[in-house]
Amino acid sequence: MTIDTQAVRKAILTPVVITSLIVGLLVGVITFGIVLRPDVTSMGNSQYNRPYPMPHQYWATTDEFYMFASGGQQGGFYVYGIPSMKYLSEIPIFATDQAWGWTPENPEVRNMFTNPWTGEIVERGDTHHPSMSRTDGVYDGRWIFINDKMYGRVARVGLDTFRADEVVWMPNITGGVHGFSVGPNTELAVLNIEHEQVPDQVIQEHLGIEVDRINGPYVAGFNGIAIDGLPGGDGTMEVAWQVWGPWHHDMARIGWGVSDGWIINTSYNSERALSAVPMFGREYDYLYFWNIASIEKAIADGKYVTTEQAPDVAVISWKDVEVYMTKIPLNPHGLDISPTGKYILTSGKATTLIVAVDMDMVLEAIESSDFQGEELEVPILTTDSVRAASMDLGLGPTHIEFDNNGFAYVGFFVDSDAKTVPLGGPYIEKHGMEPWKVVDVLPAHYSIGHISIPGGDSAQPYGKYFIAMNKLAKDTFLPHGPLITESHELFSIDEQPAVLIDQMALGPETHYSQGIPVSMITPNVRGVYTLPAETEPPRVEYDYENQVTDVYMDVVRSWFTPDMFTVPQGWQVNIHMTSQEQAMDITHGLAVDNYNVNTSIDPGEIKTIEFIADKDGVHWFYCMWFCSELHMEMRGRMIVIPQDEWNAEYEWSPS
Ligand code: RUQ
Ligand code: CUA
Ligand code: CA
Repeated sequence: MTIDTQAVRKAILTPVVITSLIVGLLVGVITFGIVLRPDVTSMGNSQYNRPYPMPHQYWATTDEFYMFASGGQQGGFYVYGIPSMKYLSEIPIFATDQAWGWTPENPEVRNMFTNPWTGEIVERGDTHHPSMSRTDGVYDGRWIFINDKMYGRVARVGLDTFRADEVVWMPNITGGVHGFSVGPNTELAVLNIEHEQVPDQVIQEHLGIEVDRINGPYVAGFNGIAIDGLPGGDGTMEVAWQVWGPWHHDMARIGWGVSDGWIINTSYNSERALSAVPMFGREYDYLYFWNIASIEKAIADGKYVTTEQAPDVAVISWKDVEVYMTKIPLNPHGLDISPTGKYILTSGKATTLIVAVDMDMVLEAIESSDFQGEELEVPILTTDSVRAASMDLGLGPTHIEFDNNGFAYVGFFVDSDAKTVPLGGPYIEKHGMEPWKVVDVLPAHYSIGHISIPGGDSAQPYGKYFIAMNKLAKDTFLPHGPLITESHELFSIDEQPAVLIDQMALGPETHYSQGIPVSMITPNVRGVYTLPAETEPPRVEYDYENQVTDVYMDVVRSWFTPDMFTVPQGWQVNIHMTSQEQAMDITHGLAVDNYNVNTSIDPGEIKTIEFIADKDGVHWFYCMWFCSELHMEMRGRMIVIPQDEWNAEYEWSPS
């Protein structure tokens, strides 16, 4: 049967109906001040206006990049789309986040939280520097890695599941790591020790530095993490070595292109001071160049020690590797490498200076031993022989990022802006401008920490957009208490001057973030986990010897099977859940009243949760995701029976 819509419409729109509509509208205008604005349609006039409701797969026509923003004290990632600036997800890693199903009652999560040496479960973290997996220096969309500053950890997140798969802990240190970066072929990552240490005696002896625990001077260095990340690898990480020396290091990069084969890092505390003011004691600090092959050679030559804590991690002295340094403006922070690997831009936080060190010049200076002395046995490359430019750009320089047209962007915390500077040398061909002079200023609201251009720390920046990650939102958004959200601002850098096109509030607190094209992520993103042909039949098993109850539970709209189980008080309960869902977006959960258990289970996921049934009584468990119309009924009972009342008749049976 077909419906004659014309006829239906005619029948409805009788004169009576039309008259009453007009009268109603007039009453509305007079009574409620409704204003008719025929010039405003849902499409708007601007290219940035959007239709609502959003059509199916609207993102395909709007978003060009995924943005993975480090969460800082949130402990993982925030994810949003560019240019829509729409929040999509969080990826919890180092901190519990039950909203995203990341709780330690799941043993896989608990393992990532567990200190491998002390067994302590740590549910706090501070994520700083994401680093995308790369092939030939270009993002390849497989994983994103990130460090936890607080505990000295690195995590790998699968870009197919948006979940952390592995966490490694750095040995021999008490945390306080900072700069982190993955190499051009995801074969190595470097993680700097920022907070100076009083290490194991074995390390002190190997370095020939005796450290006084009160007066120092302390020592530090950086970690090398081997990654199984060449094509076909599974991304597994292993701490391979540590280079220790007199200095701490702040930001870190593994070079590519012209700087291939070098680890480049900074120190803002070349003074080796133990408190803030003396860390500004000199008018310069250092940029360091560590030859990676020389680190490997030191290991091959047996020039290392190991500690009891980490018998497999080679501890190498700075004296046994090839390292050079050069003076840079005092207390640097940003350290970023241009797309060909040629220029290393760095800035002094307490100055207005940004310097561009030219890696070709560095290699020449090394070749010709063009040094201006040494400190603690490390040759100092002659400043003028390695510097392509020294720019006086503004107050409070933070980080630097690059686009695909030969421009560098420098963020300023104090000036609250970013300045665009054309690079010199081979980049002049791209932009045809006089290099190293400011050509554009991007105002920010307020106080830029990191900045990000998709691909902007790789051999192939995608350009087009620039994000300012502002440390202060001040009065941009609705007041919401003394603790104020962060602010991310989106600029179009397709043209100069850049245009501010959106501002977004995002939870605390982003450090570095990386954007990657949508087309590199979406084809691989999983909507559901594929269920195996056979899954565990629902049942409950009692292990009297080990005092463990294993509950095999099917989860599907809108019930748990079994929806009741018994357990003797004090026993461990392992609930092995299988989500029988294969429909996208149907996540269930399991929260147990009064039991500090709250987790989620994605469609097709097989997940175990473990806890001790230490409180007797009837405890309802329930699904806390609104998964179907019968979601409220999706609940069941855990009946915990005091051990002296327990007998085998209480055992669950399938009837
Ligand atoms: S880094 S802005 Cu600059 Cu860890 Cu935070
Ligand atoms: Cu399952 Cu609500
Ligand atoms: Ca200093």
